[in-house]
Amino acid sequence: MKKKLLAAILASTMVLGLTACGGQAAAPAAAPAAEAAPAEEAPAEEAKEEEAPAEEAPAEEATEEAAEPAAASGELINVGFAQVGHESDWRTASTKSCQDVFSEANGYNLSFVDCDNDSAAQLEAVRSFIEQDVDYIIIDPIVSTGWDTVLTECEDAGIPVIVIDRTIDDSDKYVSWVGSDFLTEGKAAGEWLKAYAAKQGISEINYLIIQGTTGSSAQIGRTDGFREIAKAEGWNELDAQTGDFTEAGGQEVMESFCKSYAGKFNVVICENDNEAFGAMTAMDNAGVKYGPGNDVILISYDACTAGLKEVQAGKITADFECNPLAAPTVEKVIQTLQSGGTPEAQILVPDNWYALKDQIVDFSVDGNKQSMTEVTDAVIEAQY
Ligand code: GZL
Repeated sequence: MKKKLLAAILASTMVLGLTACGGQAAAPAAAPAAEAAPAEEAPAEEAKEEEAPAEEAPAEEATEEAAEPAAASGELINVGFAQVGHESDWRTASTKSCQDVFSEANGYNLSFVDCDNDSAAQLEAVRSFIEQDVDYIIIDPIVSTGWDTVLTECEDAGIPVIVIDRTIDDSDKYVSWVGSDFLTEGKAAGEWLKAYAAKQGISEINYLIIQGTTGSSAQIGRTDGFREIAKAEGWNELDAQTGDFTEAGGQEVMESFCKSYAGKFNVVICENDNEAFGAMTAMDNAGVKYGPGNDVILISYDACTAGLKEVQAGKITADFECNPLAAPTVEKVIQTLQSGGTPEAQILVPDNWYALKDQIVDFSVDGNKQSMTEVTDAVIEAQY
């Protein structure tokens, strides 16, 4: 409780500016830090358990008092992590990254909950962390709304919240967000397709989208970003349905698309690699030829190791990465809080765009020239 209360007092001394991000940000505006109840207003049980902090201790004294990071004092820092689920290779990498970083050897006690893509279970997990009186809560939100009530409970409990990956769009009661710009990912896919189609002499684009989990910021950003380019180019969207970021979902939707739009589509966009794997199975079964030099251009997101192997195999034509390895950056946020510093309100992790040599083209996103990475054995070996 002591570490948490001190961290909360620290958090309340933080001044977080809103971080504009050139209009591209899928990331939220910064959140005021979790406000700590001033000592004199702290609930009775808090005052009772902790030696009462100086009545009117000015912020700087509280800051000095908390200068001792818990790990340095030998105590473990208690972190609760409410993870989306285990639906994809990307998620597996994200979970492993957090478990590797927030280990006991590194000075942490990690309470991990796999919420199995169930939003109610995720809210329950966060409330269990409050009951456990953890020092920090990390959330990768399954969907972007329905969060303000439980984040208010975290704030009232004086527990700083760090959001990773997907965004929370109906509350700003968290300290930092660490993740990728999904809108830019979608625009990059659209702008690449525009340049690639021009190079290939493809004049008509009739596309299908297999979307991610409905209402997740990753799905919203990728869909909106791609559609912005598609609309400007006059491309024809035949259909869009959710595959829930799973291989089974991707296969089921693509089977339906192959029946409904046989011979009518020349581009399929899958909003993650696992959906692309499922779509490939469905197209194979339906006799649809996809990949460079074939009838259908297959675009994917995530660029996990298995996805890049399918790029190398000439199946996925271009893969737009979403970096899952946020944990090292999240740890820096926690250590900054522990030592009385002010973490950035939003921290974008870098993404790369991948293709084979012949599918690499020059394009820009919002006037910013993009570079693409050629998929090679070494690139695949180094991927997450
Ligand atoms: C994106 C992440 C998405 C991945 C999927 O940041 O939330 O969820 O694209 C994962 O693979 O299921």
